[in-house]
Amino acid sequence: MALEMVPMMDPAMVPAMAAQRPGAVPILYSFRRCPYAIRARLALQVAGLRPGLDLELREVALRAKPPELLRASAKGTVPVLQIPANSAQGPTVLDQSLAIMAWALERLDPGDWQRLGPGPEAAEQRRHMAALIEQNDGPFKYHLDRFKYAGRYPTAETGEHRAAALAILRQWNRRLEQAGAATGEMTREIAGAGARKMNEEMAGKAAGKGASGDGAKEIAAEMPDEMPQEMASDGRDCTDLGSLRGPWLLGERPSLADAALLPFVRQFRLADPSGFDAESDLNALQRWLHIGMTSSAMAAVLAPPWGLRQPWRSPSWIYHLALAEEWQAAQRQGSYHRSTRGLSLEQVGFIHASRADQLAATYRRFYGDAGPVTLLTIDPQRLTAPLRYETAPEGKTEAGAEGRAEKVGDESSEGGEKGSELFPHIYGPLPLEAVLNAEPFALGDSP
Ligand SMILES: N[C@@H](CCC(=O)N[C@@H](CS)C(=O)NCC(=O)O)C(=O)O
Repeated sequence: MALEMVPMMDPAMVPAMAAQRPGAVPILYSFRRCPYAIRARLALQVAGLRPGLDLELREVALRAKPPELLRASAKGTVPVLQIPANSAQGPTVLDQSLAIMAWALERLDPGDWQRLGPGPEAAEQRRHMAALIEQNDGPFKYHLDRFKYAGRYPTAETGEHRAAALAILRQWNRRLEQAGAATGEMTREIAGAGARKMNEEMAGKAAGKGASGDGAKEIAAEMPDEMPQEMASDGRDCTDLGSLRGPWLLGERPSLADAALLPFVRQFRLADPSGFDAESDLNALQRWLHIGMTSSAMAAVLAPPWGLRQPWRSPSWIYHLALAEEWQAAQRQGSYHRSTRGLSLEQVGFIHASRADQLAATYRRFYGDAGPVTLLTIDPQRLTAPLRYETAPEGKTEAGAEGRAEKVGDESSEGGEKGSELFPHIYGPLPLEAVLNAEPFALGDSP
């Protein structure tokens, strides 16, 4: 067994993968459901940037932020756009969603979302946009959080915060009504129950299910998540929110303000969909939300490849595939003692693990027929036992299980010597504190 000892507390020594590709494309750290990240992705999408091609998208689990994100921006929020040294402006980190939107739209703003034109009218529109975004990011978000995440704010009066957020939504509703009246659109429908009926019809049509009532709106608002392929590939222009008619917050054309606010109003609705839908004085806003959420641009950024389901796997961490029931037992017992499928730590002497880039092969080889498998993301710095990078033991499989006796090392094809591939081995129990994340494993888009 070839040995390579890795001092536990020095992640720089971890054989790596850890280095970022030099001269690479910008990296976007994102979280699929985060409203700030959604607005940033919207602007990047309309500016024509494609994840996987023009930028690298790294989906983040907020409970396990990768060290690469924290090194780029210590405040640890998403979205973060890390622009590489080879770009015109040199290495830069943008860690505010609005800054990312501005960066994207500076490159390309096909719908003139920023209203950059000269003259007093454009200047007035820019002032309105700034005020709307400020109101959203300030008071509206404040009340939204205290209504939506009541558990995090035990002393907050949920009802009062909902009412305060609704008061702001009514202002935006009035703005949309005025915009509709000014553009001659929607006036009659908005004034009555017509808008509601239209919403339901649109929801039914778009969902292709003839749905109606509140259930239909639920489907409609979530449709981009549920039916991403249809929405994103229906041939509509994915660079705008405005392929369906407004009114929008600034009039007949969508703007930065619509893109910046929509994900937050979506969150408000999702906290209590039937309550939001029952607000009879929010018809214009309900319609605006529906149109925004069913637009192709929004569908595109909520679906893969923008809206990844699986967190990015940092090369700074190591990974272990556990049988779901064995992980559940470990949680009850306080630490994890399995080496691999069918073998205990005591039998083998260490716990098998994989680097991010080894995970899919390990799964295919040893766990494909295992039933529910839980992926443990492990922070090597939190281990209490030594971690060593070693080849698979002689005559054993990497996963160690008898009866599947084929060395994982033997399949290393990327210029590696047969059997020379190094795997992380943990020489002692795995403390629960070292497990940053435990999630059902699916091959998905694993390498
Ligand atoms: N002002 C920031 C706010 C970003 C923000 O708060 N994002 C949330 C997720 S929606 C976050 O990352 N929170 C950190 C955490 O929950 O640990 C921006 O506009 O980008």
